[in-house]
Amino acid sequence: MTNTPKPNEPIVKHIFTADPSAHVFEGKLYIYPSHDLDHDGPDNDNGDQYKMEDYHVLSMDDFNSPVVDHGEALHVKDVPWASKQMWAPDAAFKNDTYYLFFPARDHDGIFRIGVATSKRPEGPFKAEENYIPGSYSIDPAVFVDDDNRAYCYFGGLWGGQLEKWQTGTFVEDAEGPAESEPALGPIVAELSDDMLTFKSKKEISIVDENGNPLLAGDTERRFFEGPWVHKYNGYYYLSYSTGDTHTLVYAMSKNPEGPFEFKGKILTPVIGWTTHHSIVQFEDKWYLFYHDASLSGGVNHKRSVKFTELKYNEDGTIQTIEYKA
Ligand code: FUB
Repeated sequence: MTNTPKPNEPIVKHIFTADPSAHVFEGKLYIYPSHDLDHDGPDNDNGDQYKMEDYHVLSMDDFNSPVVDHGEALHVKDVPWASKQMWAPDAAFKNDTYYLFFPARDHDGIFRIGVATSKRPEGPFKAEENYIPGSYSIDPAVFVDDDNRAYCYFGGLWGGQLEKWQTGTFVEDAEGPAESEPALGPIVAELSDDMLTFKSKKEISIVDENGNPLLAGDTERRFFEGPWVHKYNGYYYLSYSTGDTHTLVYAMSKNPEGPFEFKGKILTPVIGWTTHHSIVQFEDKWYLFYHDASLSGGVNHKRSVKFTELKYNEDGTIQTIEYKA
């Protein structure tokens, strides 16, 4: 157990954590982060520096309570189909069961998305034998709508391999679209009632204010990785990282499968290459959970989860948060 967390400070310091997916379960805040590991290996565009092996679930009763680290919830050695790199996870509750969704490389080095289940939000989680059939790439985020339909959003460029799947099969040396072509969007898959398979799958279109798709060369706005979907006042908000321009941005839609219209920035660049977040309502306020590499002095793969309040304007747009280390 650690001290009461303060806004814009690491919520835990005894381990490095990243990619926080925050949810309110059983009236408490649960955070499902990646668990960053220290090492001296290479740091490259393939993401080899992110060598994570397990997940720890964190929780707090509220923002005035200490953060509890519930210990190891799932380890790669207990996932039959996975070989390495347990990247950004998410969790969902349905059917009286907690589902942990997570990406990892399979035994051929291809990123896939798996599911593990538990009767408790903090786990431990038991992994399914195989990854979700038809899944690929990284950064699953699961949104359960008011009508109980559940959607898994996923995808990430470069190390996340999304551009290698443009033909529907894995093409090792495939590159992304040319700068003047529409950018690749994240994938949305509606989940089956048991949450273990995909019912359908489609690429999301993100358009500008004139309805034109964002282009691959529009690196300040196009999707890179880390999709997250939340609902506010009847609108679906798709937020994500722009990757090599290091910004958290968002787009809005009346439909959970889009198209989404680009709206603006949520968080300006943090210390460290990656930026990754979630948005959650707790009691009557909204919060942004995010990470940076300030605690490690800027080491890209040694990150810390932080939070801050997120505010909306009257028209439903989100007020940009200026990052301060
Ligand atoms: O943590 C590993 C990867 O870094 C995540 O999957 C990406 O979103 C980025 O944060």
